[in-house]
Amino acid sequence: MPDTLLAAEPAPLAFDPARAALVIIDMQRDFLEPGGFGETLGNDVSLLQAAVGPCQRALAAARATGMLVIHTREGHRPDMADAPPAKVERGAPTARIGCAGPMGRILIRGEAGHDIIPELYPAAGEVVLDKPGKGAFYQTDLELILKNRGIDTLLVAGVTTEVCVHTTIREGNDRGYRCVALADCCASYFPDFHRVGLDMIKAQGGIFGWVSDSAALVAALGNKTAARSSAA
Ligand code: TIU
Repeated sequence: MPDTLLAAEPAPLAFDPARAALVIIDMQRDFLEPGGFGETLGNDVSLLQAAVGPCQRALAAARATGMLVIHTREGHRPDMADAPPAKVERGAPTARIGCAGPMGRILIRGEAGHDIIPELYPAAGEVVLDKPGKGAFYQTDLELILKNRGIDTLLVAGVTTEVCVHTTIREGNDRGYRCVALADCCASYFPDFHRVGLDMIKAQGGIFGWVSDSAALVAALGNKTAARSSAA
């Protein structure tokens, strides 16, 4: 039974933490650190740092309650057989997906830049999901993993708000999941896109989801954490 109330817009959301997952999208060195994919696209990667602390707090709260945690990584096979030419062809020819950079080949699995930033490194037992596209459902086994755990609510964090976070929330919403963007746990290279991206989700009565934040999640899960430790 949904017994936990999360402060959110456009309205509070009742959910069951045992049927919720924290999905942290693409908090990879390639997007957050200089020399990676994000910078090769012409972006100021320092703008994404704002999401790191809030993500750490949301992750700590989720771990304390035993909630399912899923970390996604955007990237491609070393042979790039899964990289659409239309995606690879964009950007400067010497700094495209697969080219050598200071953190290894850009957006390629197994390279240093493809890994998750140390501040949010996955713990043993947490799901790490490699995805070739922007959405976390496209060509991955995410839906199967969620089905096997009886998940009905996705708490979505990560980067960037209007690209991979948005695409994943849209995909999740169409598949019947209650999707909540944790506003301060998300960030964009374009602050206006971040703000408007969140507005889009919660407009029209929550047309494809809810918007909450890390403090609301910590507050909602606080009692659960206390209940677990006092029962132990
Ligand atoms: N460029 C940009 O804003 N985002 C991406 O390419 N991928 C993700 O959002 N992860």
